[in-house]
Amino acid sequence: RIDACIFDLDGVIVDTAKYHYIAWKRLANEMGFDFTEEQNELLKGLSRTRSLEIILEIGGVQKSAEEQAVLAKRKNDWYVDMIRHMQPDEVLPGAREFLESLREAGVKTALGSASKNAGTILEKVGLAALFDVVVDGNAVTASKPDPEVFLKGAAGLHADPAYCVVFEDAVAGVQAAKAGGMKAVGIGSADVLQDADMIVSSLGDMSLQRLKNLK
Ligand code: B16
Ligand code: MG
Repeated sequence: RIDACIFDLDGVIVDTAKYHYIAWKRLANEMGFDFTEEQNELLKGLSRTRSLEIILEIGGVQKSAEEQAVLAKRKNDWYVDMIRHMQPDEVLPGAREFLESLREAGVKTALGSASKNAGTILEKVGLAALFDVVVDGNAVTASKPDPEVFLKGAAGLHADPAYCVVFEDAVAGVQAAKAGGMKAVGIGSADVLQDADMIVSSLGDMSLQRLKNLK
């Protein structure tokens, strides 16, 4: 039995990693070092603050807490400037259709994202109305793999975590789902998302029947 589905945003519903990458790379370049797409993979699912710490480590640069706050804000201003232009056609394949089928079947939906910009993104791509509850980076204190973001999503939906399924593309996100006592569907490759109960390449491969088969 499945009562609720909880979705990560970046990498599951939309590809915002490409915008994060452009903004982080610009920041790194301004500080005098490079930041590669491969290194950007390390930041998926992590908070903005934690991401900046990792970038500073990569560049071997030390900054005070005040300077870090300024840098994080500068990166976010560039990022927000890009996501302002996001369009409904940027929703990843199958995501909208799967959300609609859940709504028709009476399965509750929540967003569980580390991003403080999640609400804006859902509005821009026209998906806000398909989520019953949105838990984002403004609502949580502990980052994935801590289950807080997903447990808050389940609580907001009045759902028992045991009957919730989380959709995640990041290792830390799958771990967070399992730590919260939920089922996890990994979006991506089985080599990376070993703890997931099922792996699909996109939400286009999901259906109500496959959801039921999860047990
Ligand atoms: P913001 P998710 C995460 O989104 C991104 O994967 C991660 O790269 C980003 O640093 C984080 O949101 C915070 O985003 O700077 O907008 O608050 O995958 O948890 O939906
Ligand atoms: Mg993600």
